[in-house]
Amino acid sequence: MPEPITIATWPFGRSAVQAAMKALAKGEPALDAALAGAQAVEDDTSIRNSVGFGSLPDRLGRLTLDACLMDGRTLACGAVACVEHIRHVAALAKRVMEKTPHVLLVGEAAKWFALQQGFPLEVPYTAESIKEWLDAHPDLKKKGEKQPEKPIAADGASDINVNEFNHDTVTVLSLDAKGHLGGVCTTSGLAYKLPGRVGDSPIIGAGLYVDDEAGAAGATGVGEEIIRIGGSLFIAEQMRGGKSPQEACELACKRANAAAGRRGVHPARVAFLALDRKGNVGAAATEKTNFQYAVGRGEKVELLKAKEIGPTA
Ligand code: SD4
Repeated sequence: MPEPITIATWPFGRSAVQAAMKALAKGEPALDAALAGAQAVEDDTSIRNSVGFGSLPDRLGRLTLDACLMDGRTLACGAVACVEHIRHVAALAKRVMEKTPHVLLVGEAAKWFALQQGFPLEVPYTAESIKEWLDAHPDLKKKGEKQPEKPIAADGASDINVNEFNHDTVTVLSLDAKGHLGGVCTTSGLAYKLPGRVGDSPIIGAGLYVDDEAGAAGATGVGEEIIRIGGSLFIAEQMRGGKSPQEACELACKRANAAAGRRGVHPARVAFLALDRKGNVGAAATEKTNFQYAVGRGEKVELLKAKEIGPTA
């Protein structure tokens, strides 16, 4: 039987890994362990530019959250997108998986489903997140002096920057003692996104894909670029075809760079991580992301920097 392992995106992924490893040590299945890890980050409002409550809102100042999860044993999955006022959206995605015949619920309807399921409505803003939003929108501070908003480019992503200072997605992948894989992705999405915008994170196959027969993969970065190439499913299919998690993540970065390059965008600003059933780990990112990820085996948790893949690789 393999040694349990958990990997998670970005430095705040360390607390996800710690919580998930505790759950795995108690014999919990990979999916529940990954959910415990994701929830530990959702609950931490102290980290600037982190996941969930207290993080950066959309252009109207509203914080809307996206999440999904997938069980590698059964391919069961659930997701929610654009949900306001609900803190534990990864747990809500699990209810969608368990209690409905559907995979994805969105917006107000997802919030109503949450209320029916007993989730409390909460205020997701902190004093810091409101101040930061006002600082980014100086026109709202100076009465009568309206400044034009920077337009979002028609290609969807060329003015969006994701790097070590601007990220808000935790993707957690776990392997349990029985050799099953589970994964969870939870996010507040890109800072100052257009209202209603949904990225890759709650899209099964884009932000996350988990199949015991192939491997587990997850993403972070500019969601539009990740959706465009079906990033996580692409990686899982590469692993199914015999590539290592590392090779598969590097291939996904190359594909993302090539796809972005066809629209004149360099680099794609995406990052991927992957885990197979033997406990092999992979991670790669496009240039200028400075993508770091946490890896937990036993009681040891390490923060590693992913290999960066340039447009010409
Ligand atoms: C999104 N992929 O909404 C997310 C953003 C992200 O670190 O990963 N930020 O597009």
